[in-house]
Amino acid sequence: MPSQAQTEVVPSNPVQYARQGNIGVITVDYPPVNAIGHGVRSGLVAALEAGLADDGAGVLLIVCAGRSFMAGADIREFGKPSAPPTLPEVVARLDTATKPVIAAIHGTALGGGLEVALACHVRVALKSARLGLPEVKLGLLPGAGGTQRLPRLVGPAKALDMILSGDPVSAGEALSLGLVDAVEDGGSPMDAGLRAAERLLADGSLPQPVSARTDRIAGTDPALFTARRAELARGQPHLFSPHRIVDAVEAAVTLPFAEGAARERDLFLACLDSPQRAGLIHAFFAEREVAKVPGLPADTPTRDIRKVGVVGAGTMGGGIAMCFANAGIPVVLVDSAPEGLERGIAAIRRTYDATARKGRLTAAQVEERMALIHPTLSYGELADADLVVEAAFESMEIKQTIFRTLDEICKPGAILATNTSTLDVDAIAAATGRPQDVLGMHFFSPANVMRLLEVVRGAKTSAPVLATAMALARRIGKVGVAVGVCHGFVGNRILHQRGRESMALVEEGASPEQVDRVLTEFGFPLGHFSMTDLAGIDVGWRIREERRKAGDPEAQAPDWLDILAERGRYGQKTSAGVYRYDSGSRTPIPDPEVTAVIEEDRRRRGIAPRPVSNEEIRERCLYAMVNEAAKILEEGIAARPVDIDAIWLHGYGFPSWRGGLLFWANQEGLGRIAEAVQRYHRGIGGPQWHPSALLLQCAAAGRPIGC
Ligand code: 3H9
Repeated sequence: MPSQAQTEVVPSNPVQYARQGNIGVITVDYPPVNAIGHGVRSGLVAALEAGLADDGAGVLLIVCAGRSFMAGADIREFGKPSAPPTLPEVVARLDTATKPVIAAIHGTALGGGLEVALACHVRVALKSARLGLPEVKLGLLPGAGGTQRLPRLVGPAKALDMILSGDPVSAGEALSLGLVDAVEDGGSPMDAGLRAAERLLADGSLPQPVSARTDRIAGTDPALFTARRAELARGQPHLFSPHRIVDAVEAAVTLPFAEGAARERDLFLACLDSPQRAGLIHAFFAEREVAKVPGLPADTPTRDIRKVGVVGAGTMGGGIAMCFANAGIPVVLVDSAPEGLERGIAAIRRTYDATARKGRLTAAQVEERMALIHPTLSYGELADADLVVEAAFESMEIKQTIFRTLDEICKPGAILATNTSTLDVDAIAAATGRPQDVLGMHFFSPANVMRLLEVVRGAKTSAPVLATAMALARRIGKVGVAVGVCHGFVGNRILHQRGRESMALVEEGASPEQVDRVLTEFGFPLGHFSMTDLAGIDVGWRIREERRKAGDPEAQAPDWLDILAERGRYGQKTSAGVYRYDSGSRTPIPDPEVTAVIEEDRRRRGIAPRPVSNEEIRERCLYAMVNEAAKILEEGIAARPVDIDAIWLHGYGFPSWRGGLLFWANQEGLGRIAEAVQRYHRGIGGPQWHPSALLLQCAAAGRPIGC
C-alpha cells in the first residue's frame, strides 16, 4: 500500500556527501522516517565511495535529517523485485571501509537502520534515541547482518531477547549493553557525531569492524538455543520467523562471520517468501491506513481536547478514564451513585498499582495519573469538558436521558460520545439539540488495554467532530477505525456470526473444546468459549433473561449457556463456566457437568448429536464472518476491507500473521468461501447464510474483495 505522500516528498538525491574540516559527512534525508529504499541504498554506497576517495576526510560520519535515524528497510519494497545494491551489500561495504565510519543516532534506529549503524565502526546516540530490530513483527528477521553483529556486541542471549521480541531499547540501555559507544544528552545528532569524529581523529584510531569481534560470542553454551527453541514451540508455535531467528543467531556463534552472514541471508529470504510476511506487513500498513478516512480530507479542522468527561464509573467507564489519564488528559469521572464512584476509583487504583508492581509504572506516575482523574457525583462539573464519553448501562432510555442532560450542561462545541456497543447512535444523538456533535466512541474491554476504538459516525456527525475523534484515538494510543451505524457496528456484528455458529456446532454434536481448538489452531489466542468465560456468561444471560421476562417475542428460549449461568457458572470469575478453572488459574479444564448440561439440552430439543469435523467448524465459524464482513462493506458500514481487518486485528485477536479477516479471506480463496456459503445456505438456511452479493461478485470475477 504505497503512500502517495511519501513518494511525493522524496528528494532527488536522498543521500548527500559533504566535508566539514577533515570529517566527511554523509547525510540521509528521505522523509518521513529515512526508510532505506533503493535511492538511499545506492546513495549510501556512492557517498561512502566519495568519502573514501576524499583525501581530506580522515573519518566518515553518517547522520540523518528529520525526526529519526533510518527506521529500517523500505517495507513497501518487500515482495517486489529488488534493484542492486542490496542492503547486505551496503553494510558489507561499510564493514570493510578503510576509514573509520561513525553512526550518529537520533529518534529511532530500527531494523536495517540499526544494521547500518552496526556495520559502522563507532555508534553514538542521543539520549532520547531508541534502537531495535523489529523485523520479527513483520514476519522477517534482520537480513543485513543484524543477527550476526548484534550478538558480537551484546552477547547472544541479549541479542536473542531483542530480536525475538522486536522491542527497542533506550540509548541508556544500549550504552550499558555495549550496543553504542557513547550517549549524548541533548544537542543535535550532527554535533554528537562531529564530536565523536574529532575524538577518533585525535586518537588516530583505525576502523575496527564489529564483524571481527568474537569476545562476546566465544564459548556460547549450545543449551541457550535448545531452550529458546523449546520456548518458541510452546509459546509461538504458529510463527515462522522466530524459529529462523534462533537458527541465524546460532550461526553467528558457530560459523565464521562470512558463513554466518550467508546463512542469515538464506533464512531472511525464506521469511520474505512466507505468507506470514505478507500478512504482517499488510497488518502494519492497515494500522496506518485506517487513520485516513475516505471522504474526510486530511486538513479537516479538529477541535482542541484539553479536558474530558466520562459518565459512568463501571468497568468500562473506569477503563476509558484511564485511557485519557494515561495520555496526560485531565478527566472528570461522573457517576450518580456514591458507592459506584467509590468502587470505580478503587478499581482504577488497583489496576495502576498492579501495573506498578510489574515495573511498568513508577509510584510517582501512578499518583500523577490518579490526580488527573477527578471523581464527582455532579454532572455540573462537565460544563467545561471538551469531550464527554458516556459509558452508562446499555439502555436506550438511560442513554437518552443522559444525553439530554449533557446537552443542557455541556458548553457549545463540546463533543458528546457514547460508548454503546449495540444501540442506535442516531437515536441517542436525536435526544440532543446538537446531533452534529454526537458520535460513538466504542472502546473494547479492558478499555485501558485494548487498542481498538470504533469511531461511529452518526447520520449527522460533522466532519470536524469525526476528525477530532480520529486524531484523539491516535493521541491516546488507540487504533481508531471509522464505522457507520448498525447493530453491533462492525466488530461485534461479525463476532455474533462466529458466536452463533459456535453454539450451533455444539448443539449439533461438537464439544466446546473442539470448537475452541479449531479456533486456537487457526491462531486466535482464545477460542470462542474460553472468550465467553473470560467476558462472563452472566452478561448476555441477564440481557436474554430480561427480554424473556418482558415477553419479547424475539427472545430465544434458554440455551445450555443460560442453564450454566442459572447454576452460577459465570465463567472465570466464578472458577466455572463453559470450563472449570483451578483456583487462581486461567487454564480451561473440560468439565463433565457441562457435557451433561449440553447433552440434556440436545435431548430437550430433540437433536441427535452427530460427529462434526474440524473442517466444518473452521468453515462455519470463519466463512460466516467473511460473509457478514462482505455485507458490511456492501452496506457501507465499513468503507474498506482494511478497516475490517484492523478492527479484527486490534479488537479481537485475529492472528496478525494472517493479515486480517479479509486479507486472509482473499488468500483462502473467495471462490472456495462463496461455494461453502452457498452450500450452508442450502443446507442450514437462515439470513446469516444468505450469500453476500459482493462476495459472490468478487468470487465470480476472480478478484479479491476490495479491488
Ligand atoms: C528491515 O529493516 C529488514 C532488514 O533487516 C533487512 C533488509 C534486507 N518503510 O508509524 P508512523 C511510513 S524491515 C516504509 O505513522 P511514527 C509509515 O507507513 C523494517 N515506510 O510514524 C507512515 O506512512 P504514512 C524494520 C515506513 O512516528 C510514515 O512512515 N523497521 C517505514 O508513529 C510514518 O510512520 C520497522 O519495522 C518503513 N520501514 O512511528 C520500523 N516505517 O504517513 C517500522 C514507517 O504514509 N516503522 N513508514 O502513513 C515503525 O515502527 C514506525 O513507523 C516508526 C515511526 C517508529 C519508525
